[in-house]
Amino acid sequence: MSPLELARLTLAGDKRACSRLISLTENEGTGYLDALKAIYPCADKAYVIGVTGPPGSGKSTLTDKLAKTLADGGKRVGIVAIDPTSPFTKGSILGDRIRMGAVSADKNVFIRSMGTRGSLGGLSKATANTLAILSAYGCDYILVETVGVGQSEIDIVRTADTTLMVMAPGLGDDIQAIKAGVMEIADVFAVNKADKDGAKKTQLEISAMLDFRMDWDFKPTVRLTVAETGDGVDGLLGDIMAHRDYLSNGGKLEKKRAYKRMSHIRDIIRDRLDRRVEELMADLAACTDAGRDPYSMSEELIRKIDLTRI
Ligand SMILES: Nc1nc2c(ncn2[C@@H]2O[C@H](COP(=O)(O)OP(=O)(O)O)[C@@H](O)[C@H]2O)c(=O)[nH]1
Ligand SMILES: [Mg+2]
Repeated sequence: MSPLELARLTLAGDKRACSRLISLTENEGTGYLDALKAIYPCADKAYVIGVTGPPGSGKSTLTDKLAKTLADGGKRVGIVAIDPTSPFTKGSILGDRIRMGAVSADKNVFIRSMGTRGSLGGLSKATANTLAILSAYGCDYILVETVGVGQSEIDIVRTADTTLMVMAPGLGDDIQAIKAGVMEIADVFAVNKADKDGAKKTQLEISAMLDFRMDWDFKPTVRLTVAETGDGVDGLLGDIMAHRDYLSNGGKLEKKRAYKRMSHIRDIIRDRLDRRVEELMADLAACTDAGRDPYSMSEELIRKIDLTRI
């Protein structure tokens, strides 16, 4: 089937075509860019929820429950897991569908996990492409699960419409670590594992941290959840929708989307430049001159970057 035919079927809501188009794009198979260009008018329709936080806090379990709630409400939902340890990933590799039972068999839910190989901009570029395809396929919501560490992951979360930060009691050091950067990009907090001791204390700690800043346009809520039983999940979804409503007023969502497009363009260019640099380095390896300084050698190489070849 031609890439353009795959694009057409994806736009018509064909799940298999959607899956094949994502694979074609990941592998950069012949014609994938034509297909991406064809679906692009519908690439921005889905509402993207980034789910981040420390390992083990319950992101996957909560993502599963949020997806199920949305799907039960008649919405089409995509789940993109960017975490090699994710049960979504494991589920697709090992066929272990026990824990992710709630949504893996749901016809309204499309699950995809992303490999973490590739260049610097590679992961965020590949994720942006997958989100565009899932949106064209007709997902109303896409949940993107990433571990809250690493620049690529942070870049990805930055392009989400709403970012949910999942914490859990007993991750004291992680709160400190996450406070440093990712905390600022969270729109909604969940303190998961509320069935365990210390959840209320963690909730208070996060709230106290948020109180330090007085000039909130949208002050994040801090919701207690028990992902395993689903307690608090409806409320959490309500918090996410409240943030969505907030963005819908005064063109804030449009601004976010414009930022997302800029990041995507930057990732595409960076990825192609990176590859060109690697090609040049491979050429260089064959003729390393021990006597020359790296400055003049890189100047020489920069002159060799043929922009029409990237
Ligand atoms: N007690 C308790 N355990 C939970 C809860 N949510 C998830 N877990 C467990 O915590 C572990 C990590 O969950 P997972 O969703 O994989 O976390 P992730 O690494 O953040 O994606 C698993 O064993 C879950 O069953 C919860 O609300 N309460
Ligand atoms: Mg996970």
